[in-house]
Amino acid sequence: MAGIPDAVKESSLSNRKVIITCAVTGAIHTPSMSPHLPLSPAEIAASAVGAAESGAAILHLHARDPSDGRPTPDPDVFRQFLPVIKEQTDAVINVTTGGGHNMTIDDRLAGPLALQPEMCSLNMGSMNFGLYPILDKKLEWRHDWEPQYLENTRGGIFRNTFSDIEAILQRLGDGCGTRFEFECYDVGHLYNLAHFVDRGLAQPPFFVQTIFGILGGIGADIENLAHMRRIADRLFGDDYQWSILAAGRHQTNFVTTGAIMGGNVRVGLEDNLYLSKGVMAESNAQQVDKIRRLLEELSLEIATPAEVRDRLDLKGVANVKF
Ligand code: KMH
Ligand code: ZN
Repeated sequence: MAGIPDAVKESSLSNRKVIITCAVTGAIHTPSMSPHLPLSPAEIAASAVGAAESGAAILHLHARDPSDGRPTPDPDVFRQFLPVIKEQTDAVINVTTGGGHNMTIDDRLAGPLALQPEMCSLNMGSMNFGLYPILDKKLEWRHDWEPQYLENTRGGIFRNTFSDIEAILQRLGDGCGTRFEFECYDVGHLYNLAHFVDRGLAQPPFFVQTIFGILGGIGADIENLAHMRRIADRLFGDDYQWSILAAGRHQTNFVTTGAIMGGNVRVGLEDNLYLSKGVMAESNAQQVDKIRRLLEELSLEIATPAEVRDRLDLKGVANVKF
């Protein structure tokens, strides 16, 4: 286009591909909330593979107890589905270090340290994480543990102290070559990451997952999306890849707006059980298909796993322990 300087043409939308992460099951939703939430190792594997086939380049994974669907940190449960996913897709496998609300830090690190995936999540601050308002929906519970699990978040804390974060960076990052999805639920979490960068404990490129709409974190107001982006730009400059997720009904509008602003996107049943208003997602793939369609309508291309490995400087699938 004549008259438009190259720097402008190259800057924002046309020259980059969007990384789609799919968070397959998580530890927020419980079995009674959706019949489509993958719970068993076989269901998690199949749902993750479907999401990858639809275009997710990164699969963010939690494990659940095969007997009752409660979040579990047990490495042996992860071992029942990670190799299956690795065999059937080339997507980047990202294992949670956030775990679930019933776990200690040592529990949460057991799987990641044993399995040494290419990526793990790393939550950038301690916080309230309120799931108890879901109790107001008066669901019929399939398991007794479910309402108790939600109730416990009223007085519980999602612990991620400076010493916890430092230990994860050193033991998993330096020790295992794992790189991180830095989960930032509020502006202060961006500054916490910058603190570890200043101390030389985290190396670029940083994959910064900004999270909106968790009770205890920054709210799902679109002004906050612009603010998180502005502060991340100031703190990390060209050294980071920005990604966006938003809880529940905010998912599609936040990730689409974020992608237009230059970000990458995360979808999946961990973050939202619905496909559209009143319609439950029957699979993770449906959510990936939907965001892919929207992105392609906006002339945005989708990044492949190989491109993600290059952009995030990952160690490669040959160097994991599963
Ligand atoms: N389970 C929540 C406490 C992560 O995967 O690292 C938060 C969480 C984050 O799921
Ligand atoms: Zn998670």
